[in-house]
Amino acid sequence: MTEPRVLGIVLAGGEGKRLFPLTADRAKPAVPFGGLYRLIDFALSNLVNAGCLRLCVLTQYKSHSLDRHISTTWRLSSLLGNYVTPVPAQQRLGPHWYTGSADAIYQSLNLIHDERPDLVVVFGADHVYRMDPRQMWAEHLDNGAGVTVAAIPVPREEATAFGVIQTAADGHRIEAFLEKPAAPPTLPGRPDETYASMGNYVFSTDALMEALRSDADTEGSRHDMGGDIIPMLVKSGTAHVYDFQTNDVPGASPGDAGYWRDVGTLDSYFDAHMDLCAVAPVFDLYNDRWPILTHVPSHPPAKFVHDDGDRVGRAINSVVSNGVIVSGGLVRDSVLSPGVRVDSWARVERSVVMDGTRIGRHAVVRDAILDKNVVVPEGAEVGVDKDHDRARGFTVSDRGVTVVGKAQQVTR
Ligand code: ADQ
Repeated sequence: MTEPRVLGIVLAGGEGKRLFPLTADRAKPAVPFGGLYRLIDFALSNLVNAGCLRLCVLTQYKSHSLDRHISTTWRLSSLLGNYVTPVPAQQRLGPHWYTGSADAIYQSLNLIHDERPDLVVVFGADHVYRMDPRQMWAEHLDNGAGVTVAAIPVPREEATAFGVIQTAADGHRIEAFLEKPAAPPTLPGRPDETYASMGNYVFSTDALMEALRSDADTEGSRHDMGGDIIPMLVKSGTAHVYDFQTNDVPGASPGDAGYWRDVGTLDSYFDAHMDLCAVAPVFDLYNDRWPILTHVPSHPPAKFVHDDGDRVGRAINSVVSNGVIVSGGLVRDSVLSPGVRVDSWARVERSVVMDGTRIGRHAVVRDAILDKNVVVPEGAEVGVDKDHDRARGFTVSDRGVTVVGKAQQVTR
Protein backbone atom coordinates (compact mmCIF):
# COMPACT_ATOMS: atom_id res chain seq x y z
CA MET A 1 0.00 0.00 0.00
CA THR A 2 1.19 3.54 -0.68
CA GLU A 3 2.19 5.63 2.31
CA PRO A 4 -0.78 7.54 3.73
CA ARG A 5 -0.76 11.32 3.60
CA VAL A 6 -0.49 12.39 7.22
CA LEU A 7 -1.08 15.75 8.87
CA GLY A 8 0.24 16.14 12.41
CA ILE A 9 -1.52 18.35 14.95
CA VAL A 10 0.27 18.90 18.23
CA LEU A 11 -1.88 20.22 21.07
CA ALA A 12 0.34 22.67 22.89
CA GLY A 13 -2.08 24.92 24.72
CA GLY A 14 -1.68 23.34 28.15
CA GLU A 15 -1.33 25.64 31.10
CA GLY A 16 0.51 23.20 33.39
CA LYS A 17 -0.73 24.72 36.65
CA ARG A 18 0.82 21.94 38.73
CA LEU A 19 4.27 22.78 37.36
CA PHE A 20 4.14 26.33 38.76
CA PRO A 21 6.50 28.27 39.07
CA LEU A 22 8.10 26.68 35.98
CA THR A 23 4.95 27.65 34.04
CA ALA A 24 4.69 31.16 35.52
CA ASP A 25 5.51 32.72 32.16
CA ARG A 26 5.67 29.84 29.71
CA ALA A 27 3.26 27.21 28.42
CA LYS A 28 3.82 23.69 29.73
CA PRO A 29 5.11 22.37 26.36
CA ALA A 30 7.82 25.09 26.50
CA VAL A 31 9.11 24.01 29.92
CA PRO A 32 12.82 23.12 29.62
CA PHE A 33 13.69 19.46 30.07
CA GLY A 34 16.84 17.35 30.20
CA GLY A 35 19.38 20.17 29.96
CA LEU A 36 18.82 21.12 26.33
CA TYR A 37 15.23 20.37 25.39
CA ARG A 38 11.72 21.75 25.77
CA LEU A 39 8.93 19.28 26.53
CA ILE A 40 7.39 19.72 23.07
CA ASP A 41 10.63 18.47 21.43
CA PHE A 42 9.74 14.87 22.37
CA ALA A 43 6.37 14.78 20.54
CA LEU A 44 7.75 16.75 17.58
CA SER A 45 10.85 14.53 17.29
CA ASN A 46 8.74 11.38 17.32
CA LEU A 47 6.60 12.73 14.49
CA VAL A 48 9.44 14.14 12.42
CA ASN A 49 11.58 11.00 12.81
CA ALA A 50 8.60 9.06 11.43
CA GLY A 51 8.48 11.29 8.35
CA CYS A 52 5.42 13.28 9.45
CA LEU A 53 6.71 16.61 8.16
CA ARG A 54 3.56 18.69 7.96
CA LEU A 55 2.76 19.81 11.45
CA CYS A 56 0.53 22.39 13.09
CA VAL A 57 1.22 23.25 16.70
CA LEU A 58 -1.88 24.69 18.38
CA THR A 59 -0.85 27.14 21.07
CA GLN A 60 -2.79 29.25 23.50
CA TYR A 61 -1.57 29.98 27.02
CA LYS A 62 1.57 32.16 27.45
CA SER A 63 2.85 31.01 24.11
CA HIS A 64 5.62 33.55 23.54
CA SER A 65 8.62 31.34 24.35
CA LEU A 66 6.92 28.34 22.72
CA ASP A 67 6.34 30.26 19.47
CA ARG A 68 9.92 31.46 19.52
CA HIS A 69 11.22 27.95 20.11
CA ILE A 70 9.15 26.51 17.27
CA SER A 71 10.02 29.19 14.78
CA THR A 72 13.75 29.13 15.54
CA THR A 73 14.24 25.38 16.08
CA TRP A 74 11.65 23.56 14.02
CA ARG A 75 12.33 24.91 10.55
CA LEU A 76 11.81 22.16 8.00
CA SER A 77 12.65 22.51 4.36
CA SER A 78 9.85 24.40 2.66
CA LEU A 79 11.07 23.27 -0.77
CA LEU A 80 9.33 19.94 -0.26
CA GLY A 81 6.26 21.56 1.24
CA ASN A 82 7.21 20.61 4.79
CA TYR A 83 6.44 22.82 7.77
CA VAL A 84 5.97 23.07 11.51
CA THR A 85 3.58 25.98 12.03
CA PRO A 86 2.62 27.44 15.37
CA VAL A 87 -1.08 28.36 15.24
CA PRO A 88 -1.93 30.78 18.03
CA ALA A 89 -5.49 30.70 19.38
CA GLN A 90 -6.20 34.38 19.04
CA GLN A 91 -5.87 34.34 15.26
CA ARG A 92 -8.71 31.95 14.64
CA LEU A 93 -12.49 32.24 14.25
CA GLY A 94 -14.19 34.90 16.33
CA PRO A 95 -13.07 36.79 19.37
CA HIS A 96 -13.11 33.88 21.87
CA TRP A 97 -10.24 31.62 22.86
CA TYR A 98 -10.80 27.89 22.84
CA THR A 99 -13.00 26.24 25.34
CA GLY A 100 -11.18 22.92 25.05
CA SER A 101 -8.71 20.92 22.98
CA ALA A 102 -11.43 19.77 20.50
CA ASP A 103 -12.49 23.36 19.98
CA ALA A 104 -8.86 24.23 19.22
CA ILE A 105 -8.87 21.72 16.36
CA TYR A 106 -12.36 22.67 15.23
CA GLN A 107 -11.24 26.27 14.89
CA SER A 108 -8.39 25.06 12.69
CA LEU A 109 -10.44 22.90 10.33
CA ASN A 110 -9.19 25.02 7.43
CA LEU A 111 -5.71 23.59 8.02
CA ILE A 112 -7.07 20.09 7.51
CA HIS A 113 -9.05 21.17 4.46
CA ASP A 114 -5.94 22.71 2.91
CA GLU A 115 -3.82 19.62 3.45
CA ARG A 116 -6.39 16.95 2.46
CA PRO A 117 -4.63 14.23 4.47
CA ASP A 118 -5.72 10.57 4.75
CA LEU A 119 -4.91 10.61 8.43
CA VAL A 120 -4.72 13.29 11.10
CA VAL A 121 -2.37 12.44 13.93
CA VAL A 122 -3.19 14.44 17.07
CA PHE A 123 -0.50 14.30 19.74
CA GLY A 124 -0.16 15.99 23.12
CA ALA A 125 2.96 18.06 23.77
CA ASP A 126 3.64 17.36 27.41
CA HIS A 127 5.28 13.94 27.63
CA VAL A 128 8.75 12.45 27.72
CA TYR A 129 9.00 9.31 25.59
CA ARG A 130 10.14 7.81 22.32
CA MET A 131 7.60 6.38 19.95
CA ASP A 132 7.51 5.40 16.30
CA PRO A 133 4.00 6.56 15.32
CA ARG A 134 4.19 4.77 11.95
CA GLN A 135 3.41 1.50 13.73
CA MET A 136 0.33 3.11 15.26
CA TRP A 137 -1.04 4.44 12.01
CA ALA A 138 -0.32 1.14 10.21
CA GLU A 139 -2.42 -0.66 12.84
CA HIS A 140 -5.11 2.02 12.52
CA LEU A 141 -5.36 1.40 8.78
CA ASP A 142 -5.34 -2.40 9.21
CA ASN A 143 -8.24 -2.18 11.66
CA GLY A 144 -10.20 0.28 9.50
CA ALA A 145 -10.71 2.36 12.64
CA GLY A 146 -12.16 5.87 12.90
CA VAL A 147 -9.77 6.71 15.71
CA THR A 148 -6.92 4.83 17.36
CA VAL A 149 -5.86 5.83 20.87
CA ALA A 150 -2.37 5.05 22.20
CA ALA A 151 -2.49 3.49 25.66
CA ILE A 152 -0.21 2.28 28.43
CA PRO A 153 -0.84 0.54 31.78
CA VAL A 154 -0.38 2.92 34.75
CA PRO A 155 -0.69 2.33 38.51
CA ARG A 156 -4.38 2.52 39.43
CA GLU A 157 -3.85 5.32 41.97
CA GLU A 158 -2.50 7.59 39.20
CA ALA A 159 -5.29 6.82 36.75
CA THR A 160 -7.70 9.48 38.01
CA ALA A 161 -5.61 11.99 36.01
CA PHE A 162 -6.04 10.09 32.72
CA GLY A 163 -8.56 8.89 30.21
CA VAL A 164 -9.16 5.24 31.03
CA ILE A 165 -9.80 2.57 28.42
CA GLN A 166 -11.75 -0.68 28.56
CA THR A 167 -11.35 -2.91 25.54
CA ALA A 168 -13.68 -5.50 24.00
CA ALA A 169 -12.78 -9.20 24.21
CA ASP A 170 -10.63 -8.88 21.05
CA GLY A 171 -8.33 -6.55 23.03
CA HIS A 172 -8.42 -3.95 20.22
CA ARG A 173 -11.80 -2.25 20.03
CA ILE A 174 -12.50 0.28 22.77
CA GLU A 175 -15.70 -0.57 24.60
CA ALA A 176 -15.62 2.23 27.17
CA PHE A 177 -13.57 5.40 27.59
CA LEU A 178 -13.83 7.26 30.88
CA GLU A 179 -12.12 10.64 31.13
CA LYS A 180 -10.46 11.05 34.54
CA PRO A 181 -12.78 8.70 36.46
CA ALA A 182 -12.94 8.92 40.26
CA ALA A 183 -12.81 5.10 40.52
CA PRO A 184 -10.72 3.84 37.60
CA PRO A 185 -11.46 0.30 36.42
CA THR A 186 -8.45 -2.04 36.39
CA LEU A 187 -6.97 -4.27 33.71
CA PRO A 188 -8.27 -7.86 33.60
CA GLY A 189 -6.15 -9.97 35.97
CA ARG A 190 -4.07 -6.92 37.04
CA PRO A 191 -5.90 -5.33 40.00
CA ASP A 192 -3.27 -2.60 40.53
CA GLU A 193 -3.13 -1.35 36.96
CA THR A 194 -5.33 0.68 34.68
CA TYR A 195 -5.12 1.09 30.93
CA ALA A 196 -4.57 4.84 30.36
CA SER A 197 -4.84 6.94 27.23
CA MET A 198 -1.58 8.73 26.41
CA GLY A 199 -3.51 11.57 24.76
CA ASN A 200 -2.10 10.57 21.34
CA TYR A 201 -4.63 9.81 18.62
CA VAL A 202 -4.65 8.77 14.96
CA PHE A 203 -7.84 9.75 13.13
CA SER A 204 -9.14 8.97 9.71
CA THR A 205 -9.78 12.47 8.39
CA ASP A 206 -13.51 12.02 7.74
CA ALA A 207 -14.13 10.53 11.18
CA LEU A 208 -12.37 13.47 12.85
CA MET A 209 -14.17 16.15 10.81
CA GLU A 210 -17.55 14.56 11.44
CA ALA A 211 -16.94 14.17 15.16
CA LEU A 212 -15.72 17.77 15.53
CA ARG A 213 -18.71 19.17 13.66
CA SER A 214 -21.17 17.14 15.65
CA ASP A 215 -19.44 18.10 18.94
CA ALA A 216 -19.52 21.79 17.99
CA ASP A 217 -23.34 21.54 17.77
CA THR A 218 -23.69 19.63 21.03
CA GLU A 219 -25.16 21.71 23.84
CA GLY A 220 -23.23 21.32 27.10
CA SER A 221 -20.11 19.78 25.52
CA ARG A 222 -16.78 20.92 26.97
CA HIS A 223 -15.29 20.41 23.51
CA ASP A 224 -12.52 18.28 24.90
CA MET A 225 -10.74 15.51 22.98
CA GLY A 226 -10.62 13.06 25.89
CA GLY A 227 -13.91 14.13 27.47
CA ASP A 228 -16.10 14.41 24.37
CA ILE A 229 -14.62 13.39 20.99
CA ILE A 230 -13.14 10.00 21.93
CA PRO A 231 -16.26 8.89 23.89
CA MET A 232 -18.38 9.87 20.85
CA LEU A 233 -16.32 7.64 18.55
CA VAL A 234 -16.34 4.84 21.13
CA LYS A 235 -20.16 4.95 21.00
CA SER A 236 -20.07 4.63 17.24
CA GLY A 237 -17.92 1.49 17.59
CA THR A 238 -14.99 2.81 15.53
CA ALA A 239 -12.43 3.48 18.27
CA HIS A 240 -9.46 1.15 18.66
CA VAL A 241 -6.57 1.03 21.07
CA TYR A 242 -2.86 0.93 20.22
CA ASP A 243 -0.71 -0.77 22.84
CA PHE A 244 2.32 1.51 23.30
CA GLN A 245 4.27 -1.36 24.85
CA THR A 246 4.38 -3.08 21.45
CA ASN A 247 6.07 -0.02 19.91
CA ASP A 248 9.52 -0.75 18.65
CA VAL A 249 11.73 2.32 18.14
CA PRO A 250 14.86 1.91 15.98
CA GLY A 251 17.99 1.72 18.15
CA ALA A 252 16.06 1.69 21.45
CA SER A 253 17.78 0.35 24.56
CA PRO A 254 15.76 -2.09 26.73
CA GLY A 255 15.10 0.68 29.28
CA ASP A 256 13.49 2.88 26.65
CA ALA A 257 10.84 0.37 25.66
CA GLY A 258 7.54 1.45 27.16
CA TYR A 259 9.07 4.55 28.82
CA TRP A 260 6.45 7.29 28.91
CA ARG A 261 6.27 10.00 31.54
CA ASP A 262 3.55 12.52 32.05
CA VAL A 263 5.69 15.16 33.75
CA GLY A 264 2.62 17.05 34.91
CA THR A 265 3.72 17.59 38.51
CA LEU A 266 6.93 18.97 39.98
CA ASP A 267 7.69 15.57 41.49
CA SER A 268 7.19 13.62 38.26
CA TYR A 269 9.22 16.27 36.39
CA PHE A 270 12.01 15.90 38.94
CA ASP A 271 11.89 12.07 38.85
CA ALA A 272 12.15 12.02 35.05
CA HIS A 273 15.36 14.06 35.37
CA MET A 274 16.76 11.62 37.90
CA ASP A 275 16.02 8.87 35.34
CA LEU A 276 18.44 10.65 32.99
CA CYS A 277 21.19 10.60 35.62
CA ALA A 278 21.01 6.84 36.27
CA VAL A 279 24.21 4.96 35.37
CA ALA A 280 22.24 2.79 32.93
CA PRO A 281 19.65 5.37 31.95
CA VAL A 282 16.04 4.24 31.96
CA PHE A 283 15.47 6.79 29.23
CA ASP A 284 18.33 6.90 26.76
CA LEU A 285 18.98 10.31 25.23
CA TYR A 286 21.89 8.86 23.28
CA ASN A 287 19.93 6.82 20.71
CA ASP A 288 21.01 8.55 17.52
CA ARG A 289 18.77 6.37 15.34
CA TRP A 290 15.74 8.10 16.86
CA PRO A 291 17.20 11.44 17.96
CA ILE A 292 15.38 13.90 20.16
CA LEU A 293 15.87 17.07 18.16
CA THR A 294 16.26 20.58 19.47
CA HIS A 295 18.13 23.81 19.01
CA VAL A 296 21.43 23.83 20.87
CA PRO A 297 22.68 27.35 21.52
CA SER A 298 26.24 27.94 20.53
CA HIS A 299 28.40 27.60 23.64
CA PRO A 300 31.93 26.40 24.29
CA PRO A 301 32.31 22.85 25.68
CA ALA A 302 31.76 22.15 29.38
CA LYS A 303 34.81 22.66 31.58
CA PHE A 304 35.84 21.26 34.98
CA VAL A 305 38.66 22.90 36.91
CA HIS A 306 40.52 22.66 40.24
CA ASP A 307 41.75 19.64 42.14
CA ASP A 308 43.47 20.75 45.31
CA GLY A 309 42.65 19.43 48.77
CA ASP A 310 38.94 19.79 49.51
CA ARG A 311 38.32 21.77 46.35
CA VAL A 312 37.59 19.49 43.41
CA GLY A 313 35.73 20.53 40.26
CA ARG A 314 33.78 17.42 39.39
CA ALA A 315 30.43 16.06 38.21
CA ILE A 316 29.33 12.47 38.93
CA ASN A 317 26.23 10.66 37.58
CA SER A 318 25.18 13.91 36.03
CA VAL A 319 24.12 15.33 32.68
CA VAL A 320 26.18 18.42 31.88
CA SER A 321 25.49 20.70 28.91
CA ASN A 322 27.75 22.90 26.84
CA GLY A 323 28.87 26.17 28.33
CA VAL A 324 28.87 24.83 31.91
CA ILE A 325 31.89 25.59 34.11
CA VAL A 326 32.29 23.54 37.27
CA SER A 327 35.04 25.46 38.96
CA GLY A 328 36.06 23.69 42.15
CA GLY A 329 32.48 22.62 43.05
CA LEU A 330 31.00 19.13 43.28
CA VAL A 331 27.95 18.08 41.26
CA ARG A 332 26.16 14.77 41.85
CA ASP A 333 23.02 13.23 40.32
CA SER A 334 22.07 16.47 38.63
CA VAL A 335 21.14 17.89 35.23
CA LEU A 336 22.83 21.16 34.25
CA SER A 337 21.68 23.26 31.28
CA PRO A 338 23.98 25.42 29.13
CA GLY A 339 25.90 28.20 30.82
CA VAL A 340 25.51 27.06 34.44
CA ARG A 341 28.38 27.99 36.79
CA VAL A 342 29.27 26.07 39.93
CA ASP A 343 31.91 27.84 41.99
CA SER A 344 34.50 26.55 44.45
CA TRP A 345 33.37 24.42 47.40
CA ALA A 346 29.77 24.54 46.23
CA ARG A 347 27.72 21.31 46.32
CA VAL A 348 24.91 20.52 43.88
CA GLU A 349 23.09 17.25 44.62
CA ARG A 350 19.97 15.69 43.03
CA SER A 351 19.07 18.92 41.30
CA VAL A 352 17.94 20.35 37.98
CA VAL A 353 19.69 23.61 37.14
CA MET A 354 18.59 25.63 34.12
CA ASP A 355 20.40 27.95 31.73
CA GLY A 356 22.65 30.64 33.08
CA THR A 357 22.13 29.90 36.77
CA ARG A 358 25.08 30.59 39.00
CA ILE A 359 25.90 28.75 42.20
CA GLY A 360 28.33 30.68 44.36
CA ARG A 361 31.21 29.51 46.53
CA HIS A 362 30.32 27.25 49.48
CA ALA A 363 26.64 27.24 48.46
CA VAL A 364 24.61 24.01 48.79
CA VAL A 365 21.79 23.10 46.39
CA ARG A 366 20.02 19.82 47.15
CA ASP A 367 16.79 18.19 45.89
CA ALA A 368 15.97 21.35 43.99
CA ILE A 369 14.94 22.73 40.63
CA LEU A 370 16.42 26.14 39.78
CA ASP A 371 14.90 27.92 36.79
CA LYS A 372 16.96 30.09 34.42
CA ASN A 373 19.37 32.80 35.56
CA VAL A 374 18.93 32.24 39.29
CA VAL A 375 21.83 33.47 41.40
CA VAL A 376 22.63 31.45 44.52
CA PRO A 377 24.95 33.69 46.50
CA GLU A 378 28.08 32.57 48.29
CA GLY A 379 27.31 30.28 51.26
CA ALA A 380 23.53 30.16 50.63
CA GLU A 381 21.54 26.92 50.90
CA VAL A 382 18.59 25.84 48.77
CA GLY A 383 16.65 22.63 49.44
CA VAL A 384 18.40 21.90 52.73
CA ASP A 385 15.84 23.38 55.13
CA LYS A 386 12.37 23.21 53.57
CA ASP A 387 10.80 25.61 56.10
CA HIS A 388 13.47 28.18 55.33
CA ASP A 389 12.79 27.60 51.60
CA ARG A 390 9.06 28.23 52.06
CA ALA A 391 9.77 31.31 54.16
CA ARG A 392 11.84 32.71 51.29
CA GLY A 393 8.87 32.23 48.93
CA PHE A 394 10.12 29.12 47.09
CA THR A 395 7.71 26.37 46.12
CA VAL A 396 8.24 23.03 47.87
CA SER A 397 6.64 20.03 46.12
CA ASP A 398 4.65 17.30 47.88
CA ARG A 399 7.73 15.11 48.09
CA GLY A 400 10.04 17.92 49.18
CA VAL A 401 11.67 19.24 46.00
CA THR A 402 12.37 22.98 46.30
CA VAL A 403 11.68 25.03 43.17
CA VAL A 404 13.12 28.49 42.59
CA GLY A 405 11.41 30.41 39.77
CA LYS A 406 13.09 32.54 37.13
CA ALA A 407 12.65 35.89 38.75
CA GLN A 408 13.13 34.77 42.34
CA GLN A 409 15.96 36.06 44.41
CA VAL A 410 17.87 33.70 46.65
CA THR A 411 18.98 35.17 49.94
CA ARG A 412 20.90 33.43 52.67
P1 ADQ B 1 -5.01 16.24 29.95
O1 ADQ B 1 -3.57 16.35 29.69
O2 ADQ B 1 -5.51 16.57 31.30
O3 ADQ B 1 -5.53 14.77 29.53
P2 ADQ B 1 -5.60 18.51 28.34
O4 ADQ B 1 -5.43 19.47 29.46
O5 ADQ B 1 -6.70 18.73 27.36
O6 ADQ B 1 -5.84 17.06 28.87
O7 ADQ B 1 -4.20 18.44 27.58
C1 ADQ B 1 -3.97 17.58 26.46
C2 ADQ B 1 -3.00 18.24 25.49
O8 ADQ B 1 -3.67 19.29 24.87
C3 ADQ B 1 -1.79 18.85 26.17
O9 ADQ B 1 -0.66 18.66 25.33
C4 ADQ B 1 -2.13 20.33 26.29
O10 ADQ B 1 -0.94 21.10 26.20
C5 ADQ B 1 -3.04 20.53 25.11
N1 ADQ B 1 -4.16 21.46 25.24
C6 ADQ B 1 -5.07 21.56 26.24
N2 ADQ B 1 -5.99 22.51 25.97
C7 ADQ B 1 -5.65 23.02 24.76
C8 ADQ B 1 -6.19 24.05 23.92
N3 ADQ B 1 -7.28 24.69 24.27
N4 ADQ B 1 -5.55 24.33 22.77
C9 ADQ B 1 -4.46 23.66 22.39
N5 ADQ B 1 -3.91 22.69 23.12
C10 ADQ B 1 -4.49 22.36 24.29
C11 ADQ B 1 -5.28 14.29 28.20
C12 ADQ B 1 -6.43 13.38 27.77
C13 ADQ B 1 -6.47 12.14 28.68
C14 ADQ B 1 -5.11 11.46 28.63
C15 ADQ B 1 -4.02 12.44 29.05
C16 ADQ B 1 -2.63 11.84 28.92
O11 ADQ B 1 -7.65 14.10 27.81
O12 ADQ B 1 -7.48 11.26 28.25
O13 ADQ B 1 -5.11 10.33 29.49
O14 ADQ B 1 -4.04 13.60 28.20
O15 ADQ B 1 -1.70 12.69 29.51
